[in-house]
Amino acid sequence: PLIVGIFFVGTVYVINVYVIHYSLQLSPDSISSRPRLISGRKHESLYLDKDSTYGRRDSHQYNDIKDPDGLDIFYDTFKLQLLGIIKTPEDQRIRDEGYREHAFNELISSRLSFHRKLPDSRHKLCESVTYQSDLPQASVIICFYNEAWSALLRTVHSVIDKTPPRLLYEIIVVDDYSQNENLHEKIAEYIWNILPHKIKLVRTPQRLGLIRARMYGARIATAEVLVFLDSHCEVNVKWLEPLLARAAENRRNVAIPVIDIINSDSFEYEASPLVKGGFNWGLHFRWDHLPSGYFNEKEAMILPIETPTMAGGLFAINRQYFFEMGQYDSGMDIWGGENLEISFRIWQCRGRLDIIPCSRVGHIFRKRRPYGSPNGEDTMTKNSLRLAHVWMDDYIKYYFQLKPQARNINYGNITDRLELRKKLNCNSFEWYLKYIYPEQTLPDMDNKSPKPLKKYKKSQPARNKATYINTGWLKHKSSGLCVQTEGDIYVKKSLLLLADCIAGNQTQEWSETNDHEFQLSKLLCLDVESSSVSNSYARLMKCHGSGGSQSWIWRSQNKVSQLYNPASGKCLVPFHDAGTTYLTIAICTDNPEMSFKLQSNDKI
Ligand code: LR7
Ligand code: MN
Repeated sequence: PLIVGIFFVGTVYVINVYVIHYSLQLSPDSISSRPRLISGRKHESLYLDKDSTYGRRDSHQYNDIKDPDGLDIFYDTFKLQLLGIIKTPEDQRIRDEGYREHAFNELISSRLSFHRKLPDSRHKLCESVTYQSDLPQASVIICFYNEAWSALLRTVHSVIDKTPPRLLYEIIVVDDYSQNENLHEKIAEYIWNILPHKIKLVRTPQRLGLIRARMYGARIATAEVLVFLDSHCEVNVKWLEPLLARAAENRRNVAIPVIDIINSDSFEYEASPLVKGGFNWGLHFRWDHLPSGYFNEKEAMILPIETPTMAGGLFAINRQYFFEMGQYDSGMDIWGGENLEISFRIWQCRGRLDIIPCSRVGHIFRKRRPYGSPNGEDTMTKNSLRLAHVWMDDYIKYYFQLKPQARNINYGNITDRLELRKKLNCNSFEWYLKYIYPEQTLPDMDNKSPKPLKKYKKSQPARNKATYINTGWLKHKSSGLCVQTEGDIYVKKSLLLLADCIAGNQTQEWSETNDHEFQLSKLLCLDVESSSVSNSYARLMKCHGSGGSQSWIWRSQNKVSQLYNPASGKCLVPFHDAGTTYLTIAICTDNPEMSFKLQSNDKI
């Protein structure tokens, strides 16, 4: 291998990296049966057989269980369950250690093919969409810190498997100074065995955090479009074409795939509904559902969905535009906040952000983040302060209202970013709320109900005109019990619990509205907003009419009919606590415990 030392002098810090870039130095017979590599100029595809199965043979020697039926098999629930069976103490160890270090079921992940077939989660109409033949090429950038080997390699392989070679200029894998034993060397060797001319592995000289690590990768990239991915993704059929097509229309278009769910326990792949990104005043990203009637026209299922924010990890952006508009805030540490920062910046500085329904990428959604920051700092708060001070003008007060402690936290120097905002001549936050996120509500400073941005809410239906679709018991299927409030029907914050169903009991009478609210006796709403970091118990709250933690959508997964809350991406589920069964939310599974129905009680 050719190890090239590249020294980058950054504006903020000096990075000394070595880039393992085995670019075209390979002797063709070092691995038998590999097609000869022919060099190409920048932005010109390197030669690759159309149906190349590069590295497939190699990859399987690293998996515990080889695919019995060859490559690309579909793992249904049952097959995945088989992969999760613990036969030896070693299996148990892998599983326990995996949960500890990665917060997902690594036993399954390590046994699952790197090339598994996924369900096509797109709308049928996507199949007939065609894309221009001269799409730009992409540099795919994947940063990781202590990632599980199997998850990282499956990410890389899925990109190779599902992307036409002519569109994939390179994959840049950025190891953010991982501490796992030999991970870097193992990956370097492995990559050498798959697509050495397309995959570049680089290692940061110290832990940079995901924000600076992405900038580090971007600096090495050379294709026209940058595509960022987390290190535990699986891309789906034709995932890249629609993103590139969107980016090619206008260099200020930033395109986001729909983020499907890879279940962290079972590794099942599940399609996500079409929603858009928002935020709450604690400056956390959230999902908002689209206005009712949005999909009346079928075409809406495939057209770009304008979104006020992005989740952060997965998007495509023109490379030059990315640099011109200030990449990321290099003063942000480790994790958090950069997603809202780049979203606000794109919109306020005249870019666009859209979710592209025909592009689908799965992401392992974990229940906790398995790593911290080097000295345990709360990087999310620091980063949020930076973005709020630079982009939010007076609206920062709403953040401070929710997080008064944040006033005393040091967020470093933001002069550069303020200058950037000036240089790019960007719009105010008020402009952003008015034109891009009019459905956002303002929290009430006196702790009453939240105020909608009334003067901007032209197209919003007036509150209090709720249309009730259904009324009855909210019945939990496996226990046969009903959801009721612990207190009186008009007592805010009362916890909800499961109890014997009683006909005519107001504490059990739920009404579903066309705004996806569940109101108890047409008064207060089923809500899961967590006040503490730990448990989000379902409780009654004043209906605020702005979705979020009060929005519930029915959906069914393997005959389990669930109540799904798009804002959290989770489903309603009972939670047993000292003899009482409360309700909370959890990652959706087809466990019958998640099955509910709204049952009219006058028929009984
Ligand atoms: O120090 C670090 N260095 C890294 O390189 C810490 C992390 N990382 C890597 C890490 O290995 C991973 O590949 O950075 C990537 C993102 O970290 P995650 O997977 O721990 O983040 P997340 O998926 O929990 O969080 C979401 O919000 C983050 C805010 O900073 C980032 O924007 C993530 O990219 C983002 N993930 C997504 O948008 C995927 C969909 C999630 C949703 C909704
Ligand atoms: Mn992630």
